[in-house]
Amino acid sequence: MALTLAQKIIKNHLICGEMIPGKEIGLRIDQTLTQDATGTMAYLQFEAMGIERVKTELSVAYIDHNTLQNGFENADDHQFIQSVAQKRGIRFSRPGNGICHQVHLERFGVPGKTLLGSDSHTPTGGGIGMLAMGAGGLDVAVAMGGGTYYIPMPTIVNVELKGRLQSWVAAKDIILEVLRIMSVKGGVGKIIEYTGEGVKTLSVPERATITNMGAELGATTSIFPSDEITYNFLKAQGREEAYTELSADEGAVYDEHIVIDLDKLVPMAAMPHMPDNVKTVEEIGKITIDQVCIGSCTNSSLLDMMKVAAILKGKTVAPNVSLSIAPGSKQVLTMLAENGALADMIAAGARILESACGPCIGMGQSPNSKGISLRTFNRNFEGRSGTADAGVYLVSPEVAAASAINGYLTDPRTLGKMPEITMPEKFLINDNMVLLPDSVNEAADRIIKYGPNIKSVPTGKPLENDITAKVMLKVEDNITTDHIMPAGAKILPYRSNVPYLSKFCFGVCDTTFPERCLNEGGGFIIGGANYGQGSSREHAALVPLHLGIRAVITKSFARMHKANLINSGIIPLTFSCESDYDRISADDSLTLKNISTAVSSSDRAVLVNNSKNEEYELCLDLSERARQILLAGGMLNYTANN
Ligand code: MIC
Ligand code: SF4
Repeated sequence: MALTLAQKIIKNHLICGEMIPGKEIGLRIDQTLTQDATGTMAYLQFEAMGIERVKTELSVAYIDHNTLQNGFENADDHQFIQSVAQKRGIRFSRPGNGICHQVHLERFGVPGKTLLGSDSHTPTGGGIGMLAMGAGGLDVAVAMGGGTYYIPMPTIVNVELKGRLQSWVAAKDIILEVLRIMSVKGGVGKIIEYTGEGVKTLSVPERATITNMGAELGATTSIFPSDEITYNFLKAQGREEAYTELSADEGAVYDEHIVIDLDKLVPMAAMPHMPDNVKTVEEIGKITIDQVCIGSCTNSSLLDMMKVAAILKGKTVAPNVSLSIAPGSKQVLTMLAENGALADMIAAGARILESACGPCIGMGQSPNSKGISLRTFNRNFEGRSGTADAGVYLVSPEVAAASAINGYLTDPRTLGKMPEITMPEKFLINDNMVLLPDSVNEAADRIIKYGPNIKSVPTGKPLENDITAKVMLKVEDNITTDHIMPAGAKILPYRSNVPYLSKFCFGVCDTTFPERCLNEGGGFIIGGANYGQGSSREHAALVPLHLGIRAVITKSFARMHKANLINSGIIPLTFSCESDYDRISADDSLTLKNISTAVSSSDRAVLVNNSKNEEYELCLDLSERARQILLAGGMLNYTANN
């Protein structure tokens, strides 16, 4: 049977299950990556498993998120991760070396391999034909130990690209168009596979921008074929031996088909506060802006930076605008320094930041009150920038740079001729900021360094038969993990201290939530559709677990968050009849009747609303393995029992 590219890679890595959409499959993972904000927890869990050395082909630990060292906490986490990495056979990408996804694409990604990362933008690797997926830290820890990674077999969406982009229209505009068409929940349970003659017109960094931001569709991953453009990129990185040609079989059948005519696209922006709230720059008009931030794992490649430098050259940033630029990796930053483009950026008034996530995760550069910020990033969720009432617009580097000069949202097509930027034939290669692990002999003496802010991982308890508790919070559709467990400079340093972190849980929606949970001993959360979209952070499950949340009942879940809830021992349930959502109020007393029996063997459960004298039917969409994990009270208990 003719297979799509994603299906071929899945077939090559299938350990168990059948490739039937929706059914659970188990995959062998070749490579893993972690970043520091999720990594500390992932390595604590890895250590709890008692495995001496990682069993993957390659595992890399990156430090890129918590690089503001406003206190000892982040630096302690870096040392902890470094000591585990060196002892356990993991490469360690030191702070300053760059954003995990950018560096991994440049230096480590291999077409046709599977990559599991404790970060939702791991699909960036799909830009060179990897099957690259984001997951919670615990799933990545299991994969590092050689364990299988389980997902529901996705359906495959074909996005066929026709024609070629016009001047000043960018890869960012392609993914914004896909988001406009499919929405932030349109990709759940799906892999997006790009084909068509337009693919040949896109460089690897452009493809990676598209697969990166496929995370915002809720998709399992996105993937491009591996072709001569991939070969040239790998060769320029001195890694041509990693190349294999890969594409879908002739006659492969897709579950959905979307055609995008690249010739017809124009510069676009995602307006506050969702990545799918997309309009053309022309439609939005010349709004005055306060800030422009260029960088993040979506748009920080050398190609992007060179375009920005060319637009800024000889100009000055408008007086009303603060412009910050964070090149994605040490390779990018060094090349910009050597070819003079960095000097053009500095001369124009750009504030150069280190090669890290920075403002994208609220690590500094929060906008002014009610500020309008244009960002080349992938997420503009409410409050994520660190300023609750700021309005963040997601745009291409071209729109960002042009607007920084003019002081208002600018369609770059008004700038005249577009500068010609080509990919270099050779990138500057210097991996001196990636530490190799200890040899097995050296590792024996290496001591793992635990800072005082590193607290133990919370664990669940085996499931009882009836759970009676109150609704602690009722929220609407599209609640993100940034609502559940916000990040930013004030909170991120506590990612390895769940009790402290819990004070900020759901702070964007209701600041009284943590205290009420502690007073009541926890309870239930009621959510709308696509609950838990966004990041892979398992803290959005571990913290509610610490606060006593037993079950989350919604209209539907995002994939990674549902897996993280199960791993934490919190039951994810959905309404059989969506309108029952409206019948439940915050504070109602609910009972999940015979829930352990239901979890062990049924796809339905009964919810009694004691306050309203009503009963609702709920769905339990769980694999056999997920059922056992929930009965045991989470993955750590389950692994210990087995
Ligand atoms: C994000 O973009 O939200 C993050 C920070 O990279 C997260 C991971 C995290 O919360 O640490 C992600 O996307 O998974
Ligand atoms: Fe870092 Fe932002 Fe990319 Fe997340 S989305 S990995 S915070 S740059």
